Amino acid sequence: MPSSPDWRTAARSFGRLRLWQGDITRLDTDAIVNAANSSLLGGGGVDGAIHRAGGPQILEECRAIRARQGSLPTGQAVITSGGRLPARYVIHTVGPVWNGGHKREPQLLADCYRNSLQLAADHQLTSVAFPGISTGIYGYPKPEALRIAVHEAQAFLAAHAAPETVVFVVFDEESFRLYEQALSA
Ligand code: AR6
Repeated sequence: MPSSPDWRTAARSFGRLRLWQGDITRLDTDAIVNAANSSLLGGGGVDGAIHRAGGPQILEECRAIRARQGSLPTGQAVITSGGRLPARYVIHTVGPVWNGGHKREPQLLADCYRNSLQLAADHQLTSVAFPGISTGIYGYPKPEALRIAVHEAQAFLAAHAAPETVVFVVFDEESFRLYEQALSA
């Protein structure tokens, strides 16, 4: 599938934040973020799409990380190359499974965004794209999840020069509108 450089022009801009609708595996940002699980061995949703499009190199690197440090705790993030993806890197983070909201889900989801952005900053990446972590199979209600995403990204960018740009990637119209509201607030 061809890469999609049009996020630079087609995305809606909110300062250093962008909102783009489409398939994250097509983006040629420096890094895309994967909504992984603790095994790091792949799964469904965006995780499956990233491994399918990126090829076996990403899984090999995930296995090597797993061999070194075991499974990845919820809220933490690790980085691999992008394999055959247009993006140079994939940052894998594990979102919380929604359990009613009283099992530290908001803090853990915020950790995902902060730790992923810290990895991007450590690697001096210019642009990083996020899907809605936990908002699919893991069942986190989208309005709350997207508010946390926007809040954490704004706070991080206010304190750091890198990454320069954060792209929020949405699949559906409903998420687009929810992000628009959160970004315009
Ligand atoms: N591009 C952009 N967004 C996407 C794409 C894509 N190609 N595919 C899905 N989404 P999910 P989670 C959106 O379920 O809830 C996996 O099995 C989707 O609409 O991928 O964090 C992992 O291995 C939703 O808004 O991730 C874990 O076991 C968002 O991405 C588990 O799912 C996240 O949906 C993680 O669940």
